[in-house]
Amino acid sequence: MRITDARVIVTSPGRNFVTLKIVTDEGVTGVGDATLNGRELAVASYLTDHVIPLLIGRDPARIEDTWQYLYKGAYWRRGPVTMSAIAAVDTALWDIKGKVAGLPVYQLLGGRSREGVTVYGHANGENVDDVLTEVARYRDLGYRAVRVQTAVPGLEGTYGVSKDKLFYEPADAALPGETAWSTERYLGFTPSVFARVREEFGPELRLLHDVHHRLTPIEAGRLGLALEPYALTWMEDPVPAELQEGFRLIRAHTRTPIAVGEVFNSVWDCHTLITEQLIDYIRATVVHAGGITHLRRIFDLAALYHVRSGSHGATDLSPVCMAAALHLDVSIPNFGLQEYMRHTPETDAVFPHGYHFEDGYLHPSEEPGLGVDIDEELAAAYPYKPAYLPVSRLMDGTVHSW
Ligand code: EZ4
Ligand code: CO
Repeated sequence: MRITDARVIVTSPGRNFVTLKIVTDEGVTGVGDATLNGRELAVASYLTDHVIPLLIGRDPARIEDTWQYLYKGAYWRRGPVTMSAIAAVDTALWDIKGKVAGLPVYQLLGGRSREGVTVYGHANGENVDDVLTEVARYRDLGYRAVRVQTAVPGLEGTYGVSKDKLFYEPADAALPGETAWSTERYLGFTPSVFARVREEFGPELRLLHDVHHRLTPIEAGRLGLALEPYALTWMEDPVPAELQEGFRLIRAHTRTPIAVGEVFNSVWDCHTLITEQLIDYIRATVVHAGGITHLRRIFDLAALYHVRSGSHGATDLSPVCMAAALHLDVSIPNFGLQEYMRHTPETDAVFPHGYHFEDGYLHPSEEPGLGVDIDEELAAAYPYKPAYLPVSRLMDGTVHSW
């Protein structure tokens, strides 16, 4: 079997998605997600101009060899654009391999390790009462885990808190919007939110919180300590993670579990975090961390150090990425949690898929391959629209970490 064609499909059914479709001489096709939020066209060009010409004529069965060829052969390694492009190729090749074998991809990864993939949803509100209503809504939908984010009183626009509820979308402007940040107000307020949520919902519901990289290690230690009475499943992205050693300081000050990795694109972004047991959950994804092949490598390393998976699953990760993530989630030994932000009906229509939510779990498709496709005709009806994530500034106007 040979690859005869590959094309990049850019579509915006409410938000932008980049999808790679690989076609073979035997008519079997595969899809891979290549969406990089706010930088979509850079990956599209990387694929069209630099990767697709190398794929034509290759044997689609050689997944590992193709991965190594694209990673090592290009001289320039790593980075979100390169790794999202490699991910798209890798994901599409796993899809093809599954279809050729007549098996869902999780069967090729060793089969099921669990009955379903536990997911968490996002409860966010303008104030505490509002967020309590949202947590109740997710509990009533069957969710066993909920991320809780509340606007900080006195701050204009808190990242991660939106007016839309089930379909939250942070990349919302043709040029970046701005949000304000005050560590003092945030640290003073946040523990009181979790006190109320625990009081209302009891000890069993798993609670999570995303700091969106906005603290220093010692501030994160203070927040983690203050949140200990409310037994969070994790505190996410407490600090920007370029300085992996910085997490030693957080660890020294709190027993609140730490999750990080939604912007990581390689095992080299987290090898110190994992091998020094500085984190509890690794949130890297299929699309941004080199596909199923590389993400499995990261999860295997994590398993040796008591670190579980907790993959990012926001709306900018397309249903193709979600489908791929679920095959990994259901098969690996050290699965932790999967983030699940629902896509809009428009997006679901462009990407017909067989995975489904039931009783707090997502279940991968049982169809051969990934069990997801792209309706190219429908996709063409939604042209690309530039959309950026907002920039955060301190109260004095300084650009702040996001
Ligand atoms: O900021 O997906 O945990 N989820 C998040 C998301 C991310 C966006 C970035 O593209 O932090 O809202
Ligand atoms: Co996050």
